[in-house]
Amino acid sequence: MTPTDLAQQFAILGAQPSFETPLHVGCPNLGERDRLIERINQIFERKWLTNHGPLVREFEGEIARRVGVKHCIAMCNGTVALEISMRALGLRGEVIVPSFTFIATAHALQWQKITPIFCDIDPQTHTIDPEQVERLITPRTTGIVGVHTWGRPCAADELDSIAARHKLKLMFDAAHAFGCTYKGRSIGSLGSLEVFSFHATKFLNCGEGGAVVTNDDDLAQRVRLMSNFGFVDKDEVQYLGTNGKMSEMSAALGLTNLTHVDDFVQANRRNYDEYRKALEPIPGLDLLEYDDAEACNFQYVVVEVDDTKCPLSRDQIVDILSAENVLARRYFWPGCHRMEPYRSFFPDADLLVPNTERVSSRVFLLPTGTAIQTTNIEKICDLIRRAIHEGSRLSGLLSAQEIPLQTMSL
Ligand code: T4K
Repeated sequence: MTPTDLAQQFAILGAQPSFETPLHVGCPNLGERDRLIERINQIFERKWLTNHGPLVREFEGEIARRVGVKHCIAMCNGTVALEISMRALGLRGEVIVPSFTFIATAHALQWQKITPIFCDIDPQTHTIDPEQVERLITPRTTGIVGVHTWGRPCAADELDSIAARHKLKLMFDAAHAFGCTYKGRSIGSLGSLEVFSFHATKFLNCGEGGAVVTNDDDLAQRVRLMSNFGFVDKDEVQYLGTNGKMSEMSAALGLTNLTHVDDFVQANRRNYDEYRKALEPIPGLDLLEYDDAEACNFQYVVVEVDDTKCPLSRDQIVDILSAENVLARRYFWPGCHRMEPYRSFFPDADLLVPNTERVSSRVFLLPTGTAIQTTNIEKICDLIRRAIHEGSRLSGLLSAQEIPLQTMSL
């Protein structure tokens, strides 16, 4: 194919984008609009907007019941839920955490002057590597925060025995993992506590929202008080606290979406299988696998590019797709250790986390969720297949910029 033929095929070289409107990673899964409006009408009639109202209480009860834990404390977002959990657990000094996570996991520690010590991941599961955790423990270590990245569970039993042996606290950032299991046990019931995010982009969303779930009565009480400024009574404050409360509007959205989680899993699973069927035969691309023995929400379609076999780099594929209005994302690149303030604290951290370096520079995520149709997936995969087929020529053109690029990135 000549450069002119290529320019007629790919938007990055000047052709019309394949999709008129952008396809996002993280387009919200939404339940029944009429049911949401009914709930909003109730809120208007009651004139009760926040402070542990009836919809928040109902939402907490539903989450606790589904996860199979004694307590759920709904929060305004996952980040504040992490911060409050870390404080309620008494974490201080150093805490071991994967670098391959959303920046909020590390920031929630640093925000409270707790030093995140970045640990590497298992390159197969993308979750924290227990062997390295043990090597990173010092006299200043007080805890471990595992992250169930993409809804794939951490090696929780191994982490649990390390924590017990070294008398450390263990908690999990389960932002991605509502509806997933570990050895058949619901995520949400592991460690001392777990934290969900119900952000708009998550499998289950409240617009903004989060929750702490635990079986520990004392811990639950502390978390609840801390999320309401530490008030135990109208005029009595027992702890240093903050405002972590979920609003009734968020709970209304959460409850409405919660009714449909089975449909959301079904759509995600269908999308995942479609992507797998179409991408598996393409050399140099690997789709992250989920364990069939576990429940999974399939909210993330994670593709790893092996640049020894693929003529295009991960970044070139992302740019080519973006120009076509397929807004693929590079989560979690470049890893927390390469972002500020951590980059300045630990200038050589990249040497300690080779798997994070490798995985974060090779993976990208594709759009999924209820908003994506099978025909969209076929078109996206066809685009990827054609781009890789013309990989060497495309790559040459992109680097040499023989043809003026219209839309290198959106
Ligand atoms: N721990 C982990 C492991 C996490 O992944 C996260 C959050 C947290 C903790 C903290 O939880 P929260 O405090 O957020 O509850 C997004 C989300 O904002 C963030 O919640 C999420 N992880 C992270 C992985 O992704 P951004 O900055 O990359 O993307 P954003 O918010 O601009 O949205 C992504 C895409 O989704 C966009 O391309 C557009 C689309 N989108 C987004 C919104 C908000 C929609 O289509 N509709 C929408 O309403 O962080």
